Formats: sequence, structure tokens, C-alpha cells
Amino acid sequence: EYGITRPKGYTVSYHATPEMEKHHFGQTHPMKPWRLTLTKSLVTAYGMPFAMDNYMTREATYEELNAFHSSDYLDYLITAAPEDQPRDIENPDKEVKYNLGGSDCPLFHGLYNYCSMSAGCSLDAARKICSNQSDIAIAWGGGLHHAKRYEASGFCYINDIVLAILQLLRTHPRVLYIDIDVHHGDGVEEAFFSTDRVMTVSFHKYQPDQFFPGTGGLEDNGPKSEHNPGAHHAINVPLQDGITDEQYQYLFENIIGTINQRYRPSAIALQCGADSLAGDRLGRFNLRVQGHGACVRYCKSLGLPMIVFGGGGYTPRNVARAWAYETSIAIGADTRIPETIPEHTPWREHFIHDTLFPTLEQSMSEPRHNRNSEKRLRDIISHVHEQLRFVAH
Ligand code: VJV
Ligand code: CA
Ligand code: ZN
Repeated sequence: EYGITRPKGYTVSYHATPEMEKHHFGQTHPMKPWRLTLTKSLVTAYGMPFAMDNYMTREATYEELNAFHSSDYLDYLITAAPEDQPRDIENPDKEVKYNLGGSDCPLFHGLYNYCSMSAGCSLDAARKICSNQSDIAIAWGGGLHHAKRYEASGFCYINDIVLAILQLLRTHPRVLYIDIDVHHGDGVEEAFFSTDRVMTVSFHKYQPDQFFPGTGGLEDNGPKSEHNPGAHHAINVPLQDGITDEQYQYLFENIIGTINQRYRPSAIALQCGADSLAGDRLGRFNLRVQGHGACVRYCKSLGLPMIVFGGGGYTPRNVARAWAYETSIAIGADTRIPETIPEHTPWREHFIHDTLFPTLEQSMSEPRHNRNSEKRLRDIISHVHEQLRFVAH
């Protein structure tokens, strides 16, 4: 309908399942798996599935999850009962131990299925990259970057990104992980702290004690113990409220471009948390859909195989806009799709404004004051360049 055809010379795969979207964290919890339905509805209304290989995701197996997560934690996650079920009175401390059952990481019906589907979608994407059957693999159901080996954290229970990168490392010598979620990608950073085969780069709001998770300062570049090959391989770009598209793109292209030249990754894992968009319920930045998408376009331009993950994103209509637009960038249709949301889009009324690219004023009543000075951005860039001098070509 919009002349969307398969891209010439490369393959894009889309990994999803409607089963994942049926889960609920609770009535007013900010994480709404339903945003994946809204994304898929927009992707489909624009005719994008014609241009991709579409795969129905399976659940990851216990053994697959066990490649990163401890058996203790997984065993508890499998049996963990939702709030309205009787508790495991034998083990009252376990929930505390694993950070489960609080308001951030509630125990809800079907939790283990939800987690294994999210991981399954990212693992399938990684396998398609490893076998060269896809050049860009899209896993919007993944991107849960806070989960630790033995602990849930910040709405994340299973770290599908770590699992997918471990898969990529079977065939790729060096993987570059990039995280544009408004929160610090602490779980992925920590998992690869002691290897030089993964470089992690997170852009995030940084205000310890005020904004979750509080880690990811400019000077935090991986443990600098004497024989740690992972030292200098964690890059953090701490930002303040109100950063604009122009500033973000300047930082992103400078930093990622320099890292690409210096580190020479053979594959990219890009976490596209949409909570960095203007008007996000939890986010603080002033990014528009175009500015967020420019990161995906730039990574694609590097010509490396890439997995694109979801992540945060708490204003579902904007999450769907960004991820649909980024899907169009992946297939090279971003210049062909009309800006007006198609008439026949299911749940079209949820978008409020009928454009794919709302203005800042349409996204929020009052744009946030920009607290990022040009001087600070230059200092960040110069610190990152300094770190990269320690990284062997
Ligand atoms: O800031 C925190 C931790 C607290 C304790 C728990 N209370 C609810 C909030 C403060 C210190 N957690 C963050 C976690 C953010 C996770 C982001 C995940 C991602 O986007 O990076 C990747 C998927 C936080 N910020 C806001 C909330 N929690 C929050 C949680 C709720 C809520 C409102 C806000 C949980 C339940 C309900 N409302 C009903
Ligand atoms: Ca981030
Ligand atoms: Zn986030």
C-alpha cells in the first residue's frame, strides 16, 4: 500500500509473540506489555511486515536462561506465586533476597512465561544474526537491561540482552552494546565487566539518589584492577534533564563513531528504550521520535550485523511511534512511510495526535528545561576519547 518492499541486499527479521503482551504487572504499574501490541499494530498498518522475515517467538528454556542466571534464582522465579496466592512460608526471605514482590518487580500471573518469552525473542534474534540469516534482527520484547545473575531489578527479571550477547560471542569476536534507554544499563555493564570482548555504552539520566539506578557516572569505566581485560570497556554518558535531539545526536554520533573506529566491533546490540522520549511517564529528556530514530539510523549506517532490542518506555503511544519508525529505518522505508498514522490502524484513537512525529508541545504540556550545557557535552566527549586510548585496536 505504501510501496513497502523488502530491502535490497540485506535481511531484517522481526521477533515477537502476541502471548507476551497479555501479561500485566498490575493496574497502575508503569510497565505495560500492551505497548508491544500497539507497536505491532502500527508496524502492520504501515505494511512493514512485507519487508521482513517475521518470526513467532518461542519461550527460552531453563538451560538457556541458566547461561547467565543462577539456578537458585531461576528455581524461585519458576515457582514464585503472585500476590493473591499463598506465600512460600518455608522461605520468607527469598523474595527479599531476589528483589521480587516489591512494587518495581511484582510477582504476577504468568511471570515466568513472560520472562522466558522476552528472552526467547532476543535469543532467536541473536541466532539469526549468528547464522547470517538476518542482518538486522528486531526484538522489541527484549531489552530488560537491569536484571542481575541472581536478582530482579527495575522491572527486569531476566536479562535477555546478556543472554543474546553471550550467543553473539559464539561467532563474533567483539560486540558493541549501546543503550539509549533513559536509565543506566547496569545489568549488562556488570555482566561484561571483566571481558574486552564486549564494550558497553550507556546514555542515561544520571543523578545518584534521585534517579534509578544511580550508577553510570562518567568516570565509571569498569574495574581498573591490574589484570582486568575489561577495564576501560564500560563507557557511560551521564546526562541531565531536557537534552534535545541535536545535542543527543551530536554526542551519539561522535562517541559511537569513535568507538567503532577504535574498538572495531563485529556486531552491535542496540537497546532502544523509548523512555528517553519527550513526554515519557518516567523519563526526563526532550527527545523526539526522529532524534531517537537517528541513533538507529546511525548504527545501521556502520554496516554491521545488529540486534535491536526494546526496553523502557512508559507512554505507550510514543513507544509504538518510536519502535514503528525504527522498524521502518531498519528496512530502509523511513523516507517512504507517510507521517500521518494510517486510518485503518487498530487502536488509532490511542495516539491522540494523528502524526508519527509529535512536536514537543504535543508530547507534554511543558517541555523540560534543558540542563545540559555545551561545555559539559564537550567534557564528556573528551573523557570518552581519553578512555578509548586505553583500548587496543
Ligand atoms: O526508583 C526506583 C526504586 C524505588 C523503590 C520502588 N518505588 C516504587 C520507586 C522508587 C527506588 N525504581 C525505578 C525503577 C525504574 C526501572 C526502569 C526500567 C527500564 O526502563 O530501565 C528498563 C525496562 C522506578 N522509577 C519509577 C518507578 N520505579 C515506579 C514504580 C511503580 C510505580 C510508579 C513508579 C511501581 C508500581 C506502581 N507505580 C503502581
Ligand atoms: Ca541507557
Ligand atoms: Zn528505562
